[in-house]
Amino acid sequence: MKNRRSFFRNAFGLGAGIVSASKLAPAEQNPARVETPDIADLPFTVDNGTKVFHLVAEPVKQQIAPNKTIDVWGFNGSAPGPTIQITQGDRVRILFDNHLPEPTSMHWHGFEIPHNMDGGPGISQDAVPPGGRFVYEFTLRQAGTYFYHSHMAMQEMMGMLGAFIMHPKAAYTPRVDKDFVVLLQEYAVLPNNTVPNTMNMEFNWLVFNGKTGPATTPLVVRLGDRVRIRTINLGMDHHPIHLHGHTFYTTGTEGGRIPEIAWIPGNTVLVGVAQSRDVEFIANNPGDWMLHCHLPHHMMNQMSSNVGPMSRKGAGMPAGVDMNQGMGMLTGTPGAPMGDDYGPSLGRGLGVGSTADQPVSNNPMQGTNHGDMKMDIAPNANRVPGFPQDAYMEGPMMAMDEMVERPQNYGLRKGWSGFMQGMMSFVRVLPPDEYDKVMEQIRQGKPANPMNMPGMHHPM
Ligand SMILES: [Cu+2]
Repeated sequence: MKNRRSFFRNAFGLGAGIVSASKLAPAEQNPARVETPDIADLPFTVDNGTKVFHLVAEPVKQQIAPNKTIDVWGFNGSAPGPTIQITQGDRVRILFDNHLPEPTSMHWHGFEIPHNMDGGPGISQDAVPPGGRFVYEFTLRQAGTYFYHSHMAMQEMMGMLGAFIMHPKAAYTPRVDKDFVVLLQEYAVLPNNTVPNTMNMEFNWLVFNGKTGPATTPLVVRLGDRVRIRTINLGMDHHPIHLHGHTFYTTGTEGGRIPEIAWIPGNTVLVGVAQSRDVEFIANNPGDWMLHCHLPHHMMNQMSSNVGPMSRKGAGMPAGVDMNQGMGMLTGTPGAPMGDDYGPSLGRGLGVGSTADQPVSNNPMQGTNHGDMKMDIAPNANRVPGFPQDAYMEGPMMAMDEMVERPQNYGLRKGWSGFMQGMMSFVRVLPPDEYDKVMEQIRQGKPANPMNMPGMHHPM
């Protein structure tokens, strides 16, 4: 069983020369480091003044929610891959190994580096074959929120993205107390499947740092902290990222720092595909404030098919016709699946959204008990056109507080998790005593619920 602490113990155990900071509370240990909730940092060694990283492209099993693990492609055990942090002016060498079953390469998005280091397969280099290695080496003069990704489109949609933070030589002013990275990705995973459909144009799993609400780890800050959140988007959609309770300023883009005179106030920042946006604010309003993409379909899980937990008593969610009607397999006359009666429709009519969707299993919805939390619907609900809308997508029966338990969730309102889905997390602005309680639990390495969150942190 791996938790974050044992992971880092292992990472540090690799020997002298590993100088990556601990993930436990990096912002506290060194203000010039960012924290990527749910994603590790990539450690490095130093060779003659050059920072040496080892990045491995490989298939990974990414647990995006309790009981939902998908097969994606990432780096060093996670998708997105580990966060790389360097300081402006650093010379870096990246040993890039391809453990995928097909060629790939590593593109350094927005880096002003020599052309032969750009990672464009067939353009600036031969793609790295399966089992192959390519060594990238360059000096970085830029500063800001950058990222790395495969430059092969379908591989990008399989998860191959990671943050590459270039800290400025002289810290930006005003300095921030907390600095977070949030990577935005989206997957289309059909029911009963674990592999994203990379050709799909609609997405049912929307993730922050490889987790979907409520499995995302909240950003915990102390009341009065100055906070920076760096969002990075690589997918098919733009995401308007919205923060409750605060006004922030957009202070950076994928091209680096914006001069202060041009900072724009807001509470929603549109993060376009292939862009990054930094926002900063003073966390002066105590509370557990939602941070989320505001596209309604990105605030849900499984939005493209009604295949979530059963919320109706009786026959459950509508799911097309049954095997008999859909495939003519077991009964009927003449009883031959490929006969005249059934042959033309073989395999059709199964599943949600099919031409043969049946209203019969769409039972009236009833108030549902879930533990001690009851879902309330009006007595005449089933006669109201349009019902149900959110009544089955959000609510007590979707709650899984215990399943996503972790120190950062300490003290949240009971049942909170029934209302957190998709690209959704919290900025928890805590008064000093509550903040210290959460930080103490993190320091003690209190793991996420080990029964329900296996494999959250992978060994590199
Ligand atoms: Cu979105």
